[in-house]
Amino acid sequence: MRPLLLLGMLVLLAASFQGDLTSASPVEQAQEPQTVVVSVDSTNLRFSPSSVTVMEGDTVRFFWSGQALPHNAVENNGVFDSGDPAREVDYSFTFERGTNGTYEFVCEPHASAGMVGTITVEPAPALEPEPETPVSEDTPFASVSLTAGSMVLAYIVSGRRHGNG
Ligand SMILES: [Cu+2]
Repeated sequence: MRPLLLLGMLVLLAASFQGDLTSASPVEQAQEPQTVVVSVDSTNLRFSPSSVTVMEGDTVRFFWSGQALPHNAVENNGVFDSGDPAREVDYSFTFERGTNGTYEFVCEPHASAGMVGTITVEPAPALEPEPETPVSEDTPFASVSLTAGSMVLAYIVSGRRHGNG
């Protein structure tokens, strides 16, 4: 009688592990990191767009080619720097977690002509902690099998205690 009962409980226990795996699937993830491209507009003296808003984790890519004038993008506090002004630039900078804020940058040769820009980095949403007990109303079976699982554990533990004592 007892071995059969134990076997039944072990089956339920296995089922509960499966339930755990299912409910541990990714909850709501923050949106995928984005890349925003900043180029140079047709006046040759303006960034396009000159003002962008991104989220922590996103990348700003300064990208232009075949320009009439050489340009670069240098953050006022040296946070990023695409290097020497060039007609071909492909420079990416990623704003990691904790870098939220406002960043002003210029094209060095054309800053006085107004070739400046602003990047606003918004804080990423806080990471959601894993729920302690992933049991909800729509998984009643998981709840039942979890209970059965703890019963089996109690059975095993008490069995061991008797055996040792
Ligand atoms: Cu420029």
